[in-house]
Amino acid sequence: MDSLAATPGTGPATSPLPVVRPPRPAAKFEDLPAGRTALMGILNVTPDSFSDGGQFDDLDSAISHGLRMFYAGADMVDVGGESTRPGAEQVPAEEEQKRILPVVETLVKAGALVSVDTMNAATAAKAVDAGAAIVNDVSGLNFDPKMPALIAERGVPYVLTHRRGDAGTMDQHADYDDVTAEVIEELKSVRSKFFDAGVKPEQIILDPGLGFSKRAEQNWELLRNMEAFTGMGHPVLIGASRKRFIGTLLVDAGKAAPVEERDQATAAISALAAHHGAWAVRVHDVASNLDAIKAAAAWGGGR
Ligand code: PMM
Repeated sequence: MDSLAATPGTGPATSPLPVVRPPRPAAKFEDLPAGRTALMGILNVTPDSFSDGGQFDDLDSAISHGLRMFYAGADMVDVGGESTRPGAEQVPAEEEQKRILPVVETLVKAGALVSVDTMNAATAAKAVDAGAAIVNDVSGLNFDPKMPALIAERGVPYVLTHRRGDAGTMDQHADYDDVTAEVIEELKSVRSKFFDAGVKPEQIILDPGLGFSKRAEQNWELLRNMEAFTGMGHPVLIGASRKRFIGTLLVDAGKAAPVEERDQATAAISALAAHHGAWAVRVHDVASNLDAIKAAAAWGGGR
């Protein structure tokens, strides 16, 4: 199939894509909308991601879905090849690269601003070579010590996410006396390693890491205290979309709401995060979250 073909935001993920668009100039980080919170669309190219059921592990359907999000208005597409859900198996870097690099290349050629969701410095380097403009790392620097040097060398924006432990252990590290203060201290401590390696402050984007070594009530507390993060002098990214703590909020007859029933609450969080100064929200459903962001911007006097 021609992977530069797409129908904006319509039809099931696997439907044929009749509209062919020519390559566009590469999007730049600086081109993100200035008057509102940006939307980062999630593209997990994995067989086991918890929130999209591993729908997009086939290359063509991953590319189609990424293009659909882009044409539906996503300001960025975040491409990841390794599931970060609690207990997920680690994927070898070669396999991760095989999954994501063709997707990154195609989306970049189509004119999308692409971030790469990876904990591996080698994968980040290859994705940047393929045109990715942002490195999104959820490891909290608990995985690849080569990441700071790579980010300094490439000079790209870097999402520094708070997480304790790894996918296998993070749920055991959710004990905090004051979750907001401790997450901020730990982010500062990791950030200093990036500064020491030569990363510039303007490259850093902070993310409190919702769901990563946090229990439901701790995620809500972090959201409630969002201004403590926006006050740190960096853009703030919020990744709440379809996460477990939304499922347990929407519990029905003793059962957490399934992932496909979490988009409305996600959009409410996006609106509130935008209103409280988030630089971007990382979400699965573009349409509802873009509307939420736009309504929040209008409420705040932006566009
Ligand atoms: N969450 C997931 C993956 N990547 N990146 C950032 N920066 N922040 C997040 O909260 C985040 C992330 C896990 O969620 P998914 O499996 O639905 O993508």
